Amino acid sequence: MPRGLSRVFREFVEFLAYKEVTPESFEEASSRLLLELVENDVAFDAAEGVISRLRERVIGQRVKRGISTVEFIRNELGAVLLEIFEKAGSIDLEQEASKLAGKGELYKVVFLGPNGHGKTTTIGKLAFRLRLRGLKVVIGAADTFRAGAIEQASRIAASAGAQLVSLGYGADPAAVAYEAVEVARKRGFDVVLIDTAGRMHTKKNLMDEMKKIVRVVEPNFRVFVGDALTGNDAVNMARAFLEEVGFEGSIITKYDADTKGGVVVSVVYATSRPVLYVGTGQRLEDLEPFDYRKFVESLLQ
Ligand SMILES: Nc1nc2c(ncn2[C@@H]2O[C@H](COP(=O)(O)OP(=O)(O)OP(=O)(O)O)[C@@H](O)[C@H]2O)c(=O)[nH]1
Ligand SMILES: [Mg+2]
Repeated sequence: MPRGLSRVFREFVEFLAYKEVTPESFEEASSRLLLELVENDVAFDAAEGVISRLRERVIGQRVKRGISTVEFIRNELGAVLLEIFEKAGSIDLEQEASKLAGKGELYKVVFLGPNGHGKTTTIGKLAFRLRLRGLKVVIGAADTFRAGAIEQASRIAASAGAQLVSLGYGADPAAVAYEAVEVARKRGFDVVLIDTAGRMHTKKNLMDEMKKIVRVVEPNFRVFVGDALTGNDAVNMARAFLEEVGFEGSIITKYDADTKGGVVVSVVYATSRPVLYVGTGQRLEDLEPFDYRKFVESLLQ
């Protein structure tokens, strides 16, 4: 899907390429770029960061013989974007889980994020992918709060071929998480995925509950799930969850309906943590490993 961000970059590159790259022409082009990036869900600080790195790289630089100015600027822009993703590192969660399973150890993942951003659906999708690798998966229904949450988790677990562990509504979420880990250990499962109730970062007791779950589970990985369609909100939430609870990586959902593309860049920029997957629809199969090189390439085509 062509994203707004790719048009913004193309126009910037073309505009600048017509002129000699002087500090003046760069400022003219980049002030427009800043606005357009923000319009396409790139957080303000991320947009500023991209522009200032780019400024350092292009002003006063001689364009090498044999490449056009367009190519030069496009390459430099690509390098700046890649740098953001490379700084955040990368991890193959499925491979890590397989590796531990090979040693007979349990891989534990806790999901966190605001309500409605897609945690439970994403757990089903990830469970499905892990099952395809032959791993045995437990889902812990630690959202004991929202009406229908356990039924939803139960349906999702069944369709993904995972085992659900639940203690019913109103149970202490940390107790459910603990039980899920115990069941997984005792019955020789490979992976446990803990679903949690969506929460606002402003609710202190909910954040404390989240921390308690993390203390009890001692997860190998904490995943933040953020909805691309909420734009800056997802970025602010990611920042808040990182500060309050901490996490190792993100999954960005509803990428299929996102016409802009800036949220992925902003979340990575704000958290210095990789995006592992993007959600590309509502079905079990709709989870794709996120390849930042391909992403940057597609933005600069
Ligand atoms: N189009 C699309 N829809 C998605 C995607 N991921 C999740 N959804 C939809 O988003 C809605 C909310 O998803 P849930 O998984 O229930 O979200 P949640 O974070 O568990 O919500 P709470 O449990 O209330 O906190 C559902 O209707 C999902 O089908 C995605 O990648 N693409
Ligand atoms: Mg849920």
